Formats: sequence, C-alpha cells, structure tokens
Amino acid sequence: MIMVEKNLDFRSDTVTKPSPEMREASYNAILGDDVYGDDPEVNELERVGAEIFGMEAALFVTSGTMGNAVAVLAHTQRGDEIILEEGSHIYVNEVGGLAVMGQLMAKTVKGIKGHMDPADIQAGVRVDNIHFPPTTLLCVENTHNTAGGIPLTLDQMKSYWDVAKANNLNVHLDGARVFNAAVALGVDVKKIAKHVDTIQLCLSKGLAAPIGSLVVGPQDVIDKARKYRKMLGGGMRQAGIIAAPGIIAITEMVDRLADDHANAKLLAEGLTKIGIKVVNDVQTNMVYVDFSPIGWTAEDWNKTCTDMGWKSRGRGTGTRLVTHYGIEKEDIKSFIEGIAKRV
Ligand code: TLP
Repeated sequence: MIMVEKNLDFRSDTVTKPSPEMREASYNAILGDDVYGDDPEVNELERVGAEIFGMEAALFVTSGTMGNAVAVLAHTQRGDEIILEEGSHIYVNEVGGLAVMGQLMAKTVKGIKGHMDPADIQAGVRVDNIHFPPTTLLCVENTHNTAGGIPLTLDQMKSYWDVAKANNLNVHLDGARVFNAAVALGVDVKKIAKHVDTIQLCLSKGLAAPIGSLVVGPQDVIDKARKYRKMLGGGMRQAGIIAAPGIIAITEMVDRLADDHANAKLLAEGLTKIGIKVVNDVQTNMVYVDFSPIGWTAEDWNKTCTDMGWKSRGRGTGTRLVTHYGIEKEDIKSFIEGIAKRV
C-alpha cells in the first residue's frame, strides 16, 4: 500500500507527487499508440477535460509551456502581434517561444494585481495600417502567478473577452492554475471558460499529476494545436501511463485545493506575527514574503529551512512559498513554530 507522501517543499506546487490512486491508475493503464489515437486513457482524459470546461475538444501535452506554445501557434500567423500582461508566464518564463516558434511580436500591458485595464488592452490593439502588424490574440493568466496567485474575477475575465471580441482578437487563457481560481472564486470552471477561446491547464501543479497539461477549446483550434504538438516532438505514443493520473487530477483533486488556500492563509498569518512581511494578497496557494524586517538574508532563510527539513529558495530579501498536496495544516503550524524559535 503506497501512502500519501509528505512533501515539505515550498518552492512550487510543481513538486507534488502523484497520489496512491494515481500511481495505481498508471500501473493499470490499458495503453495504446496515441499518435494513432489509440490510447484509451489519453482519449478519456481529453474527453473529460473538454467536458469539464464546456469546450468542444482537448489536447494532452507534456507541459504548461508546450500547451501555451501550441495554443498560441494555433491562434496566430507569423508576424502577428499578441497582447500579454507584463509579468505573465508566457512573456517572462517561456524562453521567448512566441518569438522563436511563432515569429510573433509581443505587446505587453502592465496589470495591477495581474489585472489588465481593458482600456490599456484597447490602446494596445493596432489599427489597420500598412505599417503595422495585425493584433490577433490576447493572452490572460488566471491565477496570476507573479502577481501573487491572484484569481481574476468573472467580471474581469468578461471585460477582456468584450474588448478582445470588439477587436476581432481571440483570447487564450494560461490557466496553469485555473482550478485554483475557480475554487477561490467559488465558481464552476466553465464560467471562467465562457470568457476565453482556449485554455491551457496544468495537471502537474496543485492537482498532483506527475506530468502534463491539457489545452481545451474549439475543435478546429485543437486540431491545429495537435499538429503543432507533433511538430514540436510532442506525439507521445503510450501516453496513457501519464494520462491516467491526469484523469484523477481533474475529477478528484480539485476540491482539495481549498485546503492549500487555507494553509497559505495560515502560513501568511503566522509569518506576519513573527515579523516577516507578506507582500501579496493571499487568495490562493501562494505567499510571497520579505524576510528583511527580521534581519535575515536569503542565506539565513535557506539554511534555516534546510535545518528544519523544508525546501525553500530565498533570493535577495524574499521568496515565494507555495502550499500544495503533501503539506498539511500541522506541517504549516510546525514550520511557523520552527521559524519563530530561530528568529
Ligand atoms: N510555473 C512554474 C515556474 O515555471 C515559474 C512555477 O513554479 O510556478 N503558466 C504558469 C502561470 C506557470 O506558473 C507555469 C509554471 C507554466 C505556465 C508552465 O508550466 P510547465 O512548468 O508545466 O511548463
């Protein structure tokens, strides 16, 4: 019997390990060649994924980065301009793939807590002019990672949709943590999906599957994305072994994200009492801290965490702490007590 493994690692929710049920599902997977469309677990994951989001189709990809890449490629032509939030993962953290693979121009809009003012989006859209590239896509991120795991509200999502459609743009959502957003907002994820054309959602973050993402959207866009996935080397053959845990991720691991959010709040409150500054508005599973008020450097923080058996990676005067599957309320309490003793 495989037990739920403790995972005292605040670096990210990408570190989550599969649940015992997921490991069993991988073991029992029937498997087939997915490039021929023959893998039953992949087919089921794509069917269930599309259904959960109220979309026509879904595509299983290796990672969030690949999911965003194939979606952006499917929506655009070489030489288009796309609008993104300044701190978005696609713009900052995906190795410039949009420029390299898509030959796309990027126009960034500065958000406040991850939220872009629709007027700024409108101002970023190019008018039809022989000198300008056409603007064809708006990318949104929900929850917004570098803004502190902020869930964008349905009204905000609708405001992007309205401005995009008024200008004939498609909308792609980097929903690496879209289930965290839905849980934090207390809404069905379909309501978020209503305001976008495509979504990339990660199975391998808080939902604890070992590998992979889904791209969901209209059939014709997903067909194009599938072709781009093959071009990028992402045709995966007996991928059911990793798709089987993905099915459990989206059907059984969503509700427990509320525990991660509660644990993040508990962590933020505890650290604030000790004198550590929490710099974000904690609404989901991320706590951004500044430990300079207690006189600690990143080295002090990292060493203290290591001594206590935790993984955390301080840089400069702060770090991001992410709560996830494998970290329980008791672990948060003992982490806070441990830090308090050492300050
Ligand atoms: N984010 C990772 C790091 O790359 C920063 C993390 O630890 O948070 N979109 C968003 C919003 C993400 O946060 C990430 C991963 C991705 C896309 C990419 O997913 P992967 O890592 O599966 O390629």
